[in-house]
Amino acid sequence: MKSKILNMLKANENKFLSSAEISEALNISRQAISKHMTQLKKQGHNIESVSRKGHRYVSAVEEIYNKAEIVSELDTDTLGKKMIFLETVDSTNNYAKNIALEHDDMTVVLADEQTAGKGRLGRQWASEKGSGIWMSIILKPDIEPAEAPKITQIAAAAMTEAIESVVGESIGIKWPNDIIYKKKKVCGVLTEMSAELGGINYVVVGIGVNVNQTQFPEELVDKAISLKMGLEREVSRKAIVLSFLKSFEVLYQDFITTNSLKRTIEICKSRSILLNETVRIITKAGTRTVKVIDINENGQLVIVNENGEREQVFYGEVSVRGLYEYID
Ligand code: BT5
Repeated sequence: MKSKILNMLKANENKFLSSAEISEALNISRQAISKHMTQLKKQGHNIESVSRKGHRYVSAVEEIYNKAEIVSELDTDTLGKKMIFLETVDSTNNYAKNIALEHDDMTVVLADEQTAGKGRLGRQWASEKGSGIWMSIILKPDIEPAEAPKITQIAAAAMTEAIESVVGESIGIKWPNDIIYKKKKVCGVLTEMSAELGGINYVVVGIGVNVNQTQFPEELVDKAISLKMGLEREVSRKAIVLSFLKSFEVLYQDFITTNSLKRTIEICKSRSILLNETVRIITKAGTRTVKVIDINENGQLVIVNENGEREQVFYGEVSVRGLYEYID
């Protein structure tokens, strides 16, 4: 029913439809309409409700994206309650690392623009102003440093859930840190850590999501996509951030309290675009072509190698590039 209401509103874009009109056309009570409207708005649809006029689907509204807007709708226990929102910054990961020691666990750093956003291995991350989610989370988990890369998978799983719930389409995960939409990269995760022999000082998990860009620099045109480019409509960054923070907190707390990645792996496996695929694994030692058969409970990729033997591939050791459209 929710999608029927949405379709009706979209078909009358920018025009008010009264509850009576919707109720009659779809044979649904006014109470139910109001419930569905609330849910649709939560999902990020730009619906405006005005008493005595009704509801309308508003196209391409300039959304307000700032700390007050986000914090006022936050639905988490701790994550994001401490939030730093920057108009512009070199990189939210660098910023978060610089302040991590003096700031609390679960502090979130968000920026409207990054001038030197970064990916893994010193790569650049295009972070245009006003159009994406450029976010880092400071975490201080009491876990072994070797476990920290699992947080990359938690972030990828949580962002996948968030994007899916807001845009209503399914999204793919390319192990370990890419989220793929329409065969192109829509989101990447970069986890950095400071640790000593005694344990972790802090982890900074950085997430970049292309939301409303309408174009990319020449070198990214074949591999990057924004949600807007795929959906042909503006998407609410705020709705995605809110939904992500909620999902991340649940999955992260689950990991910290049970020391198991079970829920995260379920999400990563069911969305994996590598499972059962033949992929190239590229390491300093060279390139190998192998078959991916599983993602195990530790978040490692399980492959069958050139000699038909099972192997586990660890985080950070390799990059995995599928033999399909997305090749870095
Ligand atoms: C990543 O690296 O995918 C991690 C990206 C993490 C970005 C976030 S934004 C907030 C936080 N602060 C930061 O400074 N970083 C994090 P990697 O797997 O190495 O992919 C990098 C490659 O993706 C580049 O070499 C390009 O080919 C491509 N790329 C660059 N910008 C992109 C974009 N906006 N969308 C899609 N692909 C992009």
